[in-house]
This record gives sequence, structure tokens and C-alpha cells, in this order.
Amino acid sequence: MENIEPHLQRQKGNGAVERYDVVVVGAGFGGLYALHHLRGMGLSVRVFEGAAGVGGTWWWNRYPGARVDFPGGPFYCYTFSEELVREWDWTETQPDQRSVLAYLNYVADRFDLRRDIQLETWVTDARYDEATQRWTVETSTGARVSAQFVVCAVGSLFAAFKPNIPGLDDFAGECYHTGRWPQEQVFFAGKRVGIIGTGSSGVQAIPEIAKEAAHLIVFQRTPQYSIPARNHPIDPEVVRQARENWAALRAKMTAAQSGSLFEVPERSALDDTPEQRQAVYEALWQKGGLSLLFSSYTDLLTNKDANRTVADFLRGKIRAIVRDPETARKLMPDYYVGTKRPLLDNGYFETFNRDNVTLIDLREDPIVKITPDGVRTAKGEHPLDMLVLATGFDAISGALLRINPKGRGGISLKDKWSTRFDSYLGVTIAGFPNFFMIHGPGSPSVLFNMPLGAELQSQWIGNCVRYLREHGLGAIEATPDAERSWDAEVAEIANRTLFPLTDSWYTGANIPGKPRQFCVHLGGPLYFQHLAEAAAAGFRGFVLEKENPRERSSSMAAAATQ
Ligand code: NA7
Repeated sequence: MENIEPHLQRQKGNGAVERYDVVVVGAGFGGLYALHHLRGMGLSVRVFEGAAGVGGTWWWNRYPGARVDFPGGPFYCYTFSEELVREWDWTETQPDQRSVLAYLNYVADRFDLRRDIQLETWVTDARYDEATQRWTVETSTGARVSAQFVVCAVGSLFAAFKPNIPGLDDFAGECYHTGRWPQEQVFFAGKRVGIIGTGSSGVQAIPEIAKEAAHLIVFQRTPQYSIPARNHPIDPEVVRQARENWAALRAKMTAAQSGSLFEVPERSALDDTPEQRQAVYEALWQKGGLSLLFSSYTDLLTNKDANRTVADFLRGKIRAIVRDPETARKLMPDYYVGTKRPLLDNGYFETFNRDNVTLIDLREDPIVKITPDGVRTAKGEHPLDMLVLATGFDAISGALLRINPKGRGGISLKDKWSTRFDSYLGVTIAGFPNFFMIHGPGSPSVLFNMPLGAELQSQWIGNCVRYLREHGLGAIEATPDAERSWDAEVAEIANRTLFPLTDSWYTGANIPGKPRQFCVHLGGPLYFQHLAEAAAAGFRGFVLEKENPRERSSSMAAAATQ
């Protein structure tokens, strides 16, 4: 398998230092919009992207079956441009990876973004200099640039996690990680394939691989609930109405808990009789998608008894679909539904009825080691031609830590975040002036409509830069007090839910040795209200420094007039 951390390979170079107002790291949904928005303010912006193309997560995750698992089509895309909404024709309710990547490439061309994006360039280091109030950013190509601001749009699900299973590097067959899927087509036909991992990626990939492979062995550590995606062609009438009412729909999405247009339920699951609940769950199961969790009852994620009702329903579905009772038993999940990333599938449980698919329950039959020929579990050998690692990511904080920026006094992010992933507003970090995150720890990130969330955060960052420029300020930095109370709020909201009770990548439990902390702000619109209020109060919770006169930016006047 190729090195899954190529961005850690440094190259030396001695070129001249170029100066920008802003360096953006990453050219996915977040980075592309940050470039468009900040450049539109008259700022000079340089984007560094390690991949050979734009797209971020959608560039890397090209494994078979990869699809949007949120309400898709015109609702999982940029919202800022009505023209763009009118121009781009989504064809399916759950667009596949190719469609999303094609869309992002269209956006890059449509808004002339490519001229400011440098591809195949990993940011290897970033250091803040207090005297100049600027960051020096180093890259894998040897280019070193200076910028007043750094916007890290590196993605919540970028740092692919390769588990430390004995012998993994000795495997002699083909080996791929779903989050680092090769550009070239991968052929499964006639091959004995093994897949480790049954999260969103595994559950999407397994039915597709099973259709082609001679035999597929699924190595499952934690059984999962999954809901049929029921992907289908988009109703043109839905698209027409969305286009006609875009401003109102955008406002509605922005004000919604998840950033999308789910109907909001009004009843507790415990207000209904078992028969009524069954009817509600069955109707939403037939409809497909996340409505079963988001539009059925108010308290599935806050009340254990309510959650058990939907867990029982979903376990019943597994029993009904999977013909072999022993396989169905192994597939039976037992955590609180929704507290791991909810899964949408296209025939996942049905796949276990195929003759060419075997399920190994690693809780009963753990992996002992990987050999050159396959996987050895406690109960036997499993010869393989190909091994797929669907083992997830060092999520939310992992990609930022791989850059490991050095802030005030040279403090590294690894030191700062050695025990807790503290942030203020999920966008800034005390000790790291003029440094911003899109979808950072402490923001709604993966539990809000991500393109929309990235737009709203980028706009806030733009307002912040404009404020500094208009007031002759050179640096902004969160205070430790503001950070402490922000973290307390994130934890307090999470503790009203069942999320912290489950081991998941939301809590960091999937990465050995990672500090446990629920890193998602679950406030939805409350979060964006906090952002607006902090800005309206003159950037409350921040220390604002006067601009060093020698560092006055050439584009200051342009930015101030926007
Ligand atoms: P996930 O959801 O983190 O899933 C990773 C899976 O890999 C999960 O089933 C893990 O089991 C399993 N895993 C991880 N390490 C091991 C080891 N050492 N042995 C066996 N099994 C292991 O990542 P995904 O890529 O599926 O999902 C991320 C997606 O979320 C993203 O692509 C979006 O679609 C949304 P565990 O549950 O930890 O027991």
C-alpha cells in the first residue's frame, strides 16, 4: 500500500518567500469557498492542496459505493450563489463521489479559482512570528510563503487511520484504504477480497465489492445499524421549487439544527403506543435516508428509552433481511442508535445473503496477525488477494495535528492539544493568532450540513479580517478564558445527549491513545448565533493587537472598502 501520509514527506527548497494576505490549506468544499470569499474581499489568497486535484474528501474517497449520506442533490452543495444553484443539475438524491467531484471541479472553473490554487503541495509547517504578526508557511515543494492569516480547511475526515495490526505491512496482495483510494480503477473480479471495517465507508463499499469479487470476507469489530438510502433520481419538481425559493430555503437550512430541510418532529417516542411507533418507523424506513432518525421523534438522541425503541425496530429489520440466523446474530448492534455516525446503505444487510460473502465477527474471532497471504484470526486462516482497510480517520483534529502549526512563543498544536482539543467558537485557538479553522473541533462540523457550515464560517472569518483592517489591528487571538467557557458549552450540550456514551470517532475513541473528548458543537443554529454575537460585540473573547506599522498590507485599502 502507498504511504498514506505523503504530506509528512518534506522537501527542501530555497526559493524566495512570497507574501499573501491569506494562506488557505486544503481545496475541498471549505477551502474552495474560503478562497472565493476572501479573494472577493480584495485579499491576496494562496491555496495549498496536497492532492493532484481539487475536491478534498471527495477527491480521496473514491472507493466503490462512495456517496453523499446526507440529504443530497441541491441541498448538499454550495448555497451562496443562486446562479450556481440554477446551473448545476444534480441527478440523484444521494449523489455519488464522481458527481460531487465533477461539481467541485465545475465550481473551481466557474469562479476562476484554479489560478490561486497550488496542487500537489503539502503544507509541512506553519510558524507564527509575533514581531511581524505573520505566519511563515512551508510546503513539500520547498516553497515558503508568508501570510498574515492562515485558514486551515483540511477536512474533518482526511487523516486516514491505518490500524496497528501485526503483519499489516507484510501483506503481499493489493491493499487499499478507502480514504486513500487509488486514481486507477481497482478490479475485484475473480479475487478473494477481505475488508476490515464496517463504518460508513465499509457499509457503502461492501455491497459493491461483493457484486464483483469471487469472494468477500467482512471483518467486523462493531455491528452497525444502517438505514436504506433509497437513492433515486431527483424529482425535477423538487429542483424547480428549490431554485425558485432558494433564498428562503437557504435561510431555513441555516436556521435548522442539522443545516438541512428535515421535517422537525414534535413528539417523544414514548408518547406513542408500540403500534403507532412501528407505523412511524416503518413509513420512514420505506422512505429511506436519515428522516428515520431526524423526523420521527424529538428524543431519540436524548432519552435512552426512546432510543431503545428505534434500536429494536432496526434490529428487527436486520433479522428480517438476513436469512442465516447466525449471521444475523453477529450483525446485531447494541449501542445507542445515532451515537456513531448514522449509516445509509444500498443493500448492506442483503449482501450477507450472497453465497460469496462471509462475515467474521472479530469480537468472537479476533485478528491474530496479517500474513503475506491473508488474515489469520483466532479460529483460522483467510487467504486473500486483496485487503481493503475501511478503518476510518483520525477525525476532526487529526489533519490539523499533522500540520502541527507553531503559535505564540513557538508552542506547537501537538503540545496545546496533547490532552484536550480546545478551541474558541470552533474557529480559533488561544495561542494561535490569526489562525482560523473550518470545521475545527468545537464547531458543528460533521453534524451540520458541511458545505453550508463551511460557507458560514468562511464569511465570519472574512468579517473578522475586515474588522481588523478597518480598525488598524494586526492580530486577533482567542483568550484562554473564552476558550475554557466555549469548551464547557460544547461539553454541556453534548452531555444532554447520548453521544458521549458511545465509543466513536466523534469522541476520539477510534484512535488508540487519542484524548477522549466529544468535539462537535451540537447547537446547530445556536452555534452560528454565537459566531454572529461575538463579531457584533467587537470580537468578544479575543485579544486584538494594533497592527505593526511596518507590516501594513498592500491590500488593506481594497479590503476595507468591500
Ligand atoms: P469509521 O466510521 O471510523 O469506521 C471505521 C471502521 O473500521 C469501524 O467499523 C471500526 O470498528 C473499524 N476498525 C477500525 N480499526 C479497526 C481494527 N484495528 N480492527 C478492526 N476493525 C477496525 O470510518 P469510515 O471511513 O467508515 O467513516 C467515516 C465516514 O463518516 C465518512 O467517510 C463519512 O461518510 C461519514 P469500530 O466501530 O471502531 O469497532
